[in-house]
Amino acid sequence: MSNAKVYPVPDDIRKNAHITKETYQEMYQRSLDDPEGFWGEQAEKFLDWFSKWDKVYHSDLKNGDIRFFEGGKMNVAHNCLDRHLEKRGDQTAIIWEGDDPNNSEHITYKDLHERVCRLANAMKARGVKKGDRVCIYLPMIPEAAVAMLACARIGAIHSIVFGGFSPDALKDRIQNADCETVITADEGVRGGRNVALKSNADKALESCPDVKNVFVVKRTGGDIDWKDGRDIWYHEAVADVSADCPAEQMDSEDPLFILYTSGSTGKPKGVQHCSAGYLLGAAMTHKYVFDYQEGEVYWCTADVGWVTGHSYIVYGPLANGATTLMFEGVPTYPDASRCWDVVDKHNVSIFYTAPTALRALMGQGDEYVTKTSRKSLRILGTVGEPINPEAWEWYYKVVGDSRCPIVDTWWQTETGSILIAPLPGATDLKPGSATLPFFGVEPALVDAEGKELEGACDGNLVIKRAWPSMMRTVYGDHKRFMETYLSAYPGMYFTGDGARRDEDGYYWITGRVDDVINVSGHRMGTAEVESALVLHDSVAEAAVVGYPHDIKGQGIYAYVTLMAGVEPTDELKKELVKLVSNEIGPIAKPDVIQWAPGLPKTRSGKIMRRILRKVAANELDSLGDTSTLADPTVVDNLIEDRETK
Ligand code: 6R9
Repeated sequence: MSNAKVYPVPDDIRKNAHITKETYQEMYQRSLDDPEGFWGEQAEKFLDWFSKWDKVYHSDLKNGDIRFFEGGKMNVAHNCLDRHLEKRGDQTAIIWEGDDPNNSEHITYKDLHERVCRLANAMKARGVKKGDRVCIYLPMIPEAAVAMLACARIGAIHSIVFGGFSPDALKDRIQNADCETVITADEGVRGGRNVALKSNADKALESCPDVKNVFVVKRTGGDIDWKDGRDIWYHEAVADVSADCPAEQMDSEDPLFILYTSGSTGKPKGVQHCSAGYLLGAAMTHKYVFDYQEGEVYWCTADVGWVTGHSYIVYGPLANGATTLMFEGVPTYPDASRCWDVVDKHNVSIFYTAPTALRALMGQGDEYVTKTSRKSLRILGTVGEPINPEAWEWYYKVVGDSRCPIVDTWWQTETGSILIAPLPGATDLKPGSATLPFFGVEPALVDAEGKELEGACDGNLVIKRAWPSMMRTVYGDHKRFMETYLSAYPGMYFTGDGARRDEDGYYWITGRVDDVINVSGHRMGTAEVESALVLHDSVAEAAVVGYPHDIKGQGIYAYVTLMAGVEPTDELKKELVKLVSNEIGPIAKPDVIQWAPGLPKTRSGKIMRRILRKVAANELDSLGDTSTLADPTVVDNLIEDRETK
C-alpha cells in the first residue's frame, strides 16, 4: 500500500479553503509547541465567554485529571443560539427532512432559540435543575436537538439513548445515570414504518421508579398508554411557559452530556464530556475538517443517538452558525436515490456518512446516483470504520463526480471530536487513510510493551497528550475510565485501535486491536482482507475474523455478501481466494469463505465481529449478548449455513 494512489488537493478547493498546506503545518506545530497560547486563542475565536478562564489547561493523563479553560464561564446553548441571533436570527439553523419525501421544515436560529427556551422553562417548572441527568429517547425530529440544547441551557446533563435500542438497554442507561426525567415521542417513523418509542419507554420505566417526568412528543398520534402525573405532552408543556429563559452560567468543566458506548468487556459505559473543551473541539473540527463556508448547507446522516450526531449534527454546526440538515429516514427509502435527491432538494454542499451506508448503496447500482444532479456537493466525508479503497473510489467518482475531496475522519465517542483526518485545502488524499492528526493531537504507535515505534510502522494507536474535547471520566466510575483508557500505557490515552503509519506520516487505521489477526506470526488487519474481497465485482460486503487454526495459530474466516442476483458457486470462492492472494499475498488467503446473505450489525451499522468470531470458531453456546443487533435473526441464518458450508 506504500504505492497507494494519491489525490492532490484540487485548486478550486485550496483557493478558498480556511486551511492550506502551509497554514496546517504552521498551526499544527504551534499547537504542540505552545499549547497554552494556541488553545487560548482558539477558545477566544470559536466561543463566546461570560468570563475568562484562570488557566488554559491542566493535563495529567497518569491520573486521569484533565481540565481545559478552568474557571471560565460559558454556556453551550448560548454559544449555539443566542450569540447568533443578531447576525443570523432569520437564517435557517436546521433543515429537517422527514422520512416522507414530501415532508420537510426550515427552522431559523430565532425559532430554534425560542423552542429551546420554552422546553428549558418547561423542564424547570417540573423541577429539573443544573447537574440533573435527563434521558433523551427520541427519533430524528427537531425536538431531539431542542432537547439537547434545552438541557445545556439550564445545565442539566443529557444522556441520549438511540431510538433503536430495546427497553432493556434503555432501562440500564436510565438507571446507571439516575435520570429522573425522560424525553420521548409516541412513535418514530423510519423507512415508512412506525417505531414504538413510548411503549418501549413504558416497559423500561417499570424498573425505573425514580423517573418523575416523561415529556412525550406527538409525532404520529398513534395509540399509547398514559401514566397520569408522570407523563406530560411536550406540546402542552412548552405552550404553558415563557419564551424567555436566561442561559445558566456554566464552568468550562461542568459536564454537558453522557453517552453510553460499548467496549470489549462489561456493560456499556457512560462516556462523560465537559462543556467548553467539548464544544471547542466540535466547532473547530466542523469548520476546518469540512472546510465549512458561510451559508453552506451541511448534512451529516448520523443519528443523534451516536456521538457523530451530537458533534456534527447539533453542537459543531450550530456553534459555527451553520445550516445543518437533520434526516429522519433511511438512505434506501423510498429508494436508493434518497440521499442524492435530498442533496439536490436542499442544495447540500457537505455530505458526511458511514462506509457501511456507501457499500449498501454501491450494491444497488450506479443509476440511483447518476440520475441525480449533485452539483451542489463540494466536500464528502466518512466516519465510523475503515473505508475500503473500493468504496472510497466509488464515493469519489460516482457520488462526487471526481470533484469533491473525501475526508475520512477517525475519532471515537471518547474523543468527542475528529482527531485524525485530512483538511480539504491542505491534505493530499490516499483512499483508505485517515491521513494526518488535527491541531493539538499527538498520536503515536506503540508495541505491546508500550515502546513507541518510529517512522513507517504498525502498532497500537495512542494519543500522547490531552486535547480539549477528550472525555473526562466514565460517569460514576472513574476507576473504569483509568483502567479502560489510561492504564495500558501510562501517560498516554489508548484508543483500542491499531494503525499503520506510512513513509509520509499518514495514518491508516486497521481496526480495533482485537480485530487484528495473527496468521503464522504475521499481523493482518481484518479490514485489509475485507478490502481485497470487495474489489470483486460480485461482492457487496465482506467481514473477516480470525479462528483457531492448528498450524497457523489463527486462520482467516471470511463472511461474504454477494451482490443481488449473483449465484454463489465454488468457482467464485476460488476466484476470491486468488484475488486476496494477489492483492495482499498468499499469507492473507482466506481459509474459509462462507456466503452470508446478511451480516450481524449493531444499529449504528458496525459489524459485530465478536459474534462472527464465535460462529467461525463453532463456539455456538457462548455467542454472548446479541440484543443490540439490528436484526438478531441474521445470526441464526449464519449458524444454519455454517453446518452446510
Ligand atoms: C465516531 C465513531 C469508534 C471506533 C474507532 C474505530 C472506528 C471510527 C473511523 C474508524 C477507521 C475511521 N472508526 N472512525 N476506523 N477509520 N475513519 O465512530 O465513534 O462509535 O465510538 O466508534 O470506530 O475503531 O475506535 P464510535
